[in-house]
Amino acid sequence: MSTPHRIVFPALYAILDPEQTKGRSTNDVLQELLKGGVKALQLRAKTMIPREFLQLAREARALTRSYNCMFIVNDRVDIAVASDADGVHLGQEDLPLPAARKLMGEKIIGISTHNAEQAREAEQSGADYIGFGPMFGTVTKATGYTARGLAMLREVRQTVNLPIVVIGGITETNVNEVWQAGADSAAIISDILGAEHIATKVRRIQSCYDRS
Ligand code: TZP
Ligand code: MG
Repeated sequence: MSTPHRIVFPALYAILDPEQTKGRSTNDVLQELLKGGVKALQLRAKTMIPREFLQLAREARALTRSYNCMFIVNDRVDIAVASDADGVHLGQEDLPLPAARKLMGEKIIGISTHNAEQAREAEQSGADYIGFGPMFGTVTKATGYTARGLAMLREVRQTVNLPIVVIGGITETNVNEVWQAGADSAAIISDILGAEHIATKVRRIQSCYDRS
């Protein structure tokens, strides 16, 4: 069974990837994100061995909890469960939703989608939210999809009731466009992790929301 209520997402969904911290320690970057006011954080560690990923996820869980921040693990249901994360984020090639649901119970499951059909399918299978993208061009991930654009985001917004977390090429400069087109939340990697002052960057992005 899927979670019965619609989860409320903060406007910003930060993604922490230890490979993209510009040589800074993952823990320092996490502290900066939380001090800046991040309230939804996904941990993404594509190449880390499972034992290290779990260790990092447990540390991130403890810290996010102390800041009352939602904590989501990318790709790995096992690590999400073992670290007591709030949820997991799965792509179209990760565990299918029914299998993930068996393991996750009532915890949050987010599914990456790239068109309205995948969005509808995720909703029907009981996802708690969808990721949608790549919105704009991104160099962070070779997704195999062209930039989806705001018109497609509006179409997806009309197709599903689920919260939509939009991803791909979102920056301080274009983030208002995705919120205005119906995104519940904007997922950002490089514009935040690449910033010299991460907490300041987070605050500036959030203040864009206040003004939109
Ligand atoms: N999925 C679709 S695009 C993307 C992921 C994980 C990367 C987004 O990163 P950035 O740096 O915010 O464009
Ligand atoms: Mg994945």
